[in-house]
Order: sequence, then structure tokens, then C-alpha cells
Amino acid sequence: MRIPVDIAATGERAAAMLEALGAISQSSDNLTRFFLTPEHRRAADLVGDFMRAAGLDVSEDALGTVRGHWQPAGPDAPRLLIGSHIDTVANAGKYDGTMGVVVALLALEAVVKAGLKRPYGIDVLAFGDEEGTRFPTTLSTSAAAAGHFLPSWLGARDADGLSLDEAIRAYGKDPAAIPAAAYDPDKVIAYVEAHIEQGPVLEAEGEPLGIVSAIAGASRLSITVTGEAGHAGTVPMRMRRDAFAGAAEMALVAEKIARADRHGMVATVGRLHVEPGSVNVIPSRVVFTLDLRSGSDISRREALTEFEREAHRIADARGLGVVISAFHEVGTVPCYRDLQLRLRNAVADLGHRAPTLPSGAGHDGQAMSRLCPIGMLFVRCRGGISHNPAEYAAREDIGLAVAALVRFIERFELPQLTGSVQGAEQ
Ligand code: HGY
Ligand code: MN
Ligand code: MN
Repeated sequence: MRIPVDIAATGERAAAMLEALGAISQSSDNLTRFFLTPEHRRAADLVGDFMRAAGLDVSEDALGTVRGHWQPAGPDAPRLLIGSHIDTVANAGKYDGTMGVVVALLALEAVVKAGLKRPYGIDVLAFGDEEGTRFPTTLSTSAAAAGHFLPSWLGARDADGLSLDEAIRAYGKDPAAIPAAAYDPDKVIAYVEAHIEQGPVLEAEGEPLGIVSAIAGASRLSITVTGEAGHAGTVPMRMRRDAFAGAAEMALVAEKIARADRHGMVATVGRLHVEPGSVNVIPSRVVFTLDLRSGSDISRREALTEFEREAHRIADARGLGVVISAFHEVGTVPCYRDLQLRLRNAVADLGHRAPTLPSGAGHDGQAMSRLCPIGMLFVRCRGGISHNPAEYAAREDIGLAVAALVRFIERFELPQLTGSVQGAEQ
């Protein structure tokens, strides 16, 4: 049976749902929606309404992940997991994460309405901490679903000093129930995620959809540089211990290391805090973050070693102190070959060739890969722009992604994958 999907109408519906979710923000002049905030609560409620309207049973786990259940073979049958995240970066676009939840919902709605039967169930998952923009954690909600949440994360504190434990309780959940959020690995077939590409490849190839081969590994560091406050007008340059000047030199070293790498390494200083922060005082303390990624875990770890060595050399030369701590580390994760093939065949049924490409962006699939095989479907986004309000995916492409997931489910007749080879090196 080929379940009919009206690509244009489905794209319009998806756009309306994304507009409604995109209007739920902590800020009046941009889209910002962090983990366990009142805005996360409102977005989770709206996603729950969408899930019920699609004919799914809805539940929430102790970290606020909203789960929509389709269980035609009963609650104990194995299940496919399809989802993404509904938290955002600051000043975000409307598609990163949220589009994947909406696409999964609309695909499942079509499957439920068509009365399809399968010897397995499907859960749609709306995770809440993929970006890691409120607490120095990230992928914590998918890690909980995958059964590897670290209790030490409960002590992580946000910019206001509130701990994750306190935020969970303020959200109305019980941290003691986090272990119950974990799926039984024997009952999960795979995790699949649709996501905007957040890069320029599909647009350059003129293709609406792509298949992800692997998700790049990433390290996130916090670097604290300490010097000596002084009068900006009286301390000669040769006598300064300027924490910002040292931090700036370290940031440029990180950039140089990444540029020299042959595995597409990227290095980003996204956040920087200067103390005391007066225009006429030499900075005494600077804290900045470094986000380092590469398609090769070996080259990323070598880069981290080189950066640490260089940072200490710079600090010594300038009479500064430097402390480097890593607060996030995730390895490069291959997407399962059989899932790549199934997704590619589903896209081919729609008359499109889906290029295979790696993801430089991180995704919940990295956490879910410790539970089950993962697959990802990329959707073209304009100019490859993301983490920016100009982020945009065409309605037609989103409609095609829904149709591709419907075909993927239709083709997925038995509750197990074939082949055992992890992630194809394309
Ligand atoms: O940082 C990332 O790659 C993702 O958007 N959280
Ligand atoms: Mn994302
Ligand atoms: Mn993102």
C-alpha cells in the first residue's frame, strides 16, 4: 500500500505548526527557548496537543521529554523511535530540532489515519536539552532515554546559579524518576531523526533531502584566564598581565589549529566573559568557551592536546593563570548502514536522489546511538544558515521529508534491521 501524502498541503501544515512553536520564546524580539523554562513547558504542551491530534497516546518523562506513542502491536512490542529536540539556541531559527518533531508527527499521523498495521510500535520524541544552552550539559534528555544520564549532571548550574536538580523540580518532575526514562534496549529497534542540514551541501547539489553517514564528534571546553586588574591609563604595556589579551591569543591559536587540520575541524569561541568589565580597567579574569569538532576523533583529541599546551605557553609568557575544563565530549557516531539504505530507498520512491553526507552539527542521535542503531534524514535549508533567525526550510522540502518518513515506515515491515555493519563510510 502506498499511503498518499499531499506534499504541498503537508508542507503548509508543518509550516503553521512551526510558526506556532516558533512564537513560544523567552524573548520578545527573537526565538530563545531553553531547557526546563516556562517556554519549554508551553512548547511541550503544544507538542502534546499535536501528538494527541495525530492519534497518539502522550506521556512525559522525568526530564520533560514528550513522547507520542503509536502501538498497534500492543505496549510490549518492540518500537521505532523517531524524534528531535524542541529547545533552541539564543536568537534561534524556527527549524533546528523542532522541524524534526513536526515531520515525525505528521508522518505518524498519516500512518495512523491509513490504518497501517505493523508488528512494532513507534514513539515520537521531543527532547528538551539538545543544545546545552542553559546548563553546561547537552544531550541530557536523550541520554536519559538511552539509559546513560549521569547523576552528576544534576549539580550543573545555569547562569542564575540554579542547579539542574532544582530546575527539574521547579518544572514539576522528580529527578529520582530519571532512571525510569530509559528505554529497554531489547525493546528498541532504532532511532531515526529528520533535521535541517544546517549546511550548504544539499542546496548546492539541488537536492531536497540527504542521508547522514555520521555525526561529527565534539568537545566543549571552558577556559578561565586570570591576570591582574590595573588602570588602563597608567600601566605600561610591558608590565601588564592582561587576561583578555591572553585569552584572545589562545582563541587565535585554536583557530590556527583548526585551519591546519585535514578532517574539516572547526573551532568556535561562542561565549566570553570579561571581569571586571569596566572600560578603563585592564581585565583581571576572562572565562571563554571553546567548541571543537572534527570528523576524526583522533585529530580532535590531538588538537585538544595541542591547544592545552599552547594555552599554557601563552599564559606563562604573559604571567597569567589558565584553567581548562572540558564540560562536554561526544565521539563521532556513524549512522547504521541498513537505516541509511532504507531512508535512501524511501527518498528514491519519491523520485529523488538523496546524497549521503556527514553532519558537522551534533544531534540527539549521538546519545541515542548508545541505545540502538541510528539513522538521520537531512532537509535542505536556505544558504545552509542555522543558529540564526534567517534559518529556513521550504514547505515543499518539509512535505517531502514527511512523505519520505511515511515510505520509510511502510517499507519497514519487520521489527528488526538487516545487516550488522555500523555506519557506512561513504
Ligand atoms: O551544537 C550543535 O551542533 C547542535 O546544534 N546542538
Ligand atoms: Mn539541532
Ligand atoms: Mn542546534
